[in-house]
Amino acid sequence: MSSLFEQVDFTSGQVRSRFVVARLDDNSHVNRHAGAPIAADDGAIAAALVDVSIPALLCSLVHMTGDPSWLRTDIRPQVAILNDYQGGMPVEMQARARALALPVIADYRDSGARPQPLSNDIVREMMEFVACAPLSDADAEMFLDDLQLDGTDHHAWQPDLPRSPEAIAANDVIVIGCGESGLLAALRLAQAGLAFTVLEKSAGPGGTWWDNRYPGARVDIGSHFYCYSFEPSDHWSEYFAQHHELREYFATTLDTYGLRQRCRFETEVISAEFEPVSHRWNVTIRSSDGSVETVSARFVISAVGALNQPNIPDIPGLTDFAGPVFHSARWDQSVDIEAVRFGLIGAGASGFQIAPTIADQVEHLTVFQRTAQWMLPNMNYHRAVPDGDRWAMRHLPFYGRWFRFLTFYPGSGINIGWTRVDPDYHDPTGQATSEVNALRRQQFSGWITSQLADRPDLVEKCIPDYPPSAKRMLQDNGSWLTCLKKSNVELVRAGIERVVPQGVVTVDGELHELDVICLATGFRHNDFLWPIEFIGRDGESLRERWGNEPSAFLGITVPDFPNLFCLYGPGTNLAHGASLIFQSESQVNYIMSALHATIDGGHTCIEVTDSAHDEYAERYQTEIAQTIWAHWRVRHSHFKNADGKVFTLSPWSISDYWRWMRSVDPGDYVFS
Ligand code: N01
Repeated sequence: MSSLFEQVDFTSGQVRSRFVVARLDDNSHVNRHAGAPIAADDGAIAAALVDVSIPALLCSLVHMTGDPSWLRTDIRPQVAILNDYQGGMPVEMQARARALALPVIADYRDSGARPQPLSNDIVREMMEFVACAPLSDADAEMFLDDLQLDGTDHHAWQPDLPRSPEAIAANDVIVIGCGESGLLAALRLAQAGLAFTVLEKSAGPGGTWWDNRYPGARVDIGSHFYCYSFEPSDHWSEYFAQHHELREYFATTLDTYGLRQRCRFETEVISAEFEPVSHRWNVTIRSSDGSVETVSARFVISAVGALNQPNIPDIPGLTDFAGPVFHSARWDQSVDIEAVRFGLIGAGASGFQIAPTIADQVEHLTVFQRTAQWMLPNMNYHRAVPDGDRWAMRHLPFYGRWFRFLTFYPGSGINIGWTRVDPDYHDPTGQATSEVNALRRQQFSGWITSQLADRPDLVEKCIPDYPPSAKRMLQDNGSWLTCLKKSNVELVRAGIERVVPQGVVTVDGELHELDVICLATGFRHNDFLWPIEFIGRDGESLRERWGNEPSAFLGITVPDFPNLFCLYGPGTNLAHGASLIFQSESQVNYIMSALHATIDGGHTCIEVTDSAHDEYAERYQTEIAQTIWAHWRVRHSHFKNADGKVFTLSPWSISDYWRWMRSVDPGDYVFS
């Protein structure tokens, strides 16, 4: 057991600051995950149980009874597979679990609904029960932290010592962006009692989810995990929420924590320059009325995101098109697409969602897809959360936490080995990168061909010619190929030669006549922080420093650019696990630790050393170059820069990076 587990005290009844499983006999502490009172009668409970995840239910029964024997019978998850909420349990086994659970829940209700305290060993056993595998101490520590079974927000920062109003005013922070990461940074700064302002170019919070309103836009990480660990939502109407619900979630969180008045919306940051004498950043901003002003702050946290500046393709004649043209992230709601000839250029994550949603609305849909995409079968992708499951999230103790773990664990990138190209695996065609990858190719190709028995003409067009997972995997419940098979839908894989007023001409000389064009062509992922101009302490432009190869220590700090912290910076996007919200929680934790070290140390400046940065950057390139995302067979990918090198993705295991984010190592920085 790790020291973490050893240090937990379950007997005192005291809620300590971290990692303490709730003791509900301590009346001073109400655990928000313990569940609302149960008023349902036995019949209603039985009906609800039809909808629940059995692995999460069995864990909840352990909380209700304090009895770990629920984990030790033949009724158990068989396998932890992403988005399989039943852990591969046969239907008959699920039914037995429900029958056993009903009287226990009724008894729990009738006896006052008080969950039992659990030892660390039992919680560890529960995690391994759901994971169907032993966990390393390091991984267990991360998952336990995320579970927050003590009902507290583990990463709420409090100052160690009270700070004077002068110290607070002198150490103010500007956060650029109010998407999921900027909102989170604001929340942590508020909890720490620091002065800050959030500057956001859009008119409201949500970032990506503010921008992306195209038909069918939804998250492809399970919603019960794609939310803040400390602010779970049991209200998601679908397992993979749509954009409007996500927008609502972020707006509600902003208001719940009273942060709205700390935000300046419709305020765009144009540039920021570090003043080396005062150790402050001068930030030039433009308001919605066009007025420009300069504000200043000791620290700047960039939370501008990395996938929000539209990539407008350089297609000859694009501006000559006679009809409307818009990017997917700037969907033009004023354009009536009913019964038009619609051209969708690009079919990655966005196009993949747009096409099935609009196919029945338009007269004809032409999808121009340069590269076929791999997709992961997921039958829950468009599924509504049934009433019974929502009831369980609200009423059964810790059920929602275990459902979150069930969503997180199989997608946590624990076995990072699959992301590496096996140097001993020989496939000169580059179709696969290892034995495991070849097996995936077989499985995912099978998923595609199984749906195209009636349309063999589409098979060749739809099976990618590069290794699976080498680009971002898409979630699929069959709607993509169902769409492509419709009589009014055409998949065009021939390259685009030019756009003319009437439509798109492909390299085979064919003119595809269109009324509307949507560019679902992704974002300028490699242009981190673009278009903001950052000028460092020696007058150097960050853009010029980075050129085509952006890099930051741990993805967060850059030498010569003191007091600047990047969220979702270079090398921190995730293609192998977890979620960006999880990543942001880790990174904000690190940044808060850096701010505390600086302020409480009586300093005004924190700057990463060249040696820390350079050693990290070298290690980063060594690792990332071995990954599947850097594979030569991938010709087009927003993960790669123009030279085919990767500076966007994290090659690290989720738990390693999470651990590095626990706190700043002062040895990596110079304080002054
Ligand atoms: O962008 P993409 P996206 N000529 O870069 C094509 C997040 N996201 O907006 O594959 C012709 O994946 C390009 O072709 P190719 C998520 O992180 C999440 O779809 O490069 N075609 C491709 O087909 C995702 O990874 C969600 O050959 C051109 C498409 O345009 C990221 O955003 C939903 C072209 C771009 O695909 C980006 O996704 C949406 C050109 N010149 C987005 N240039 C969910 O959570 C590009 N293309 C579900």
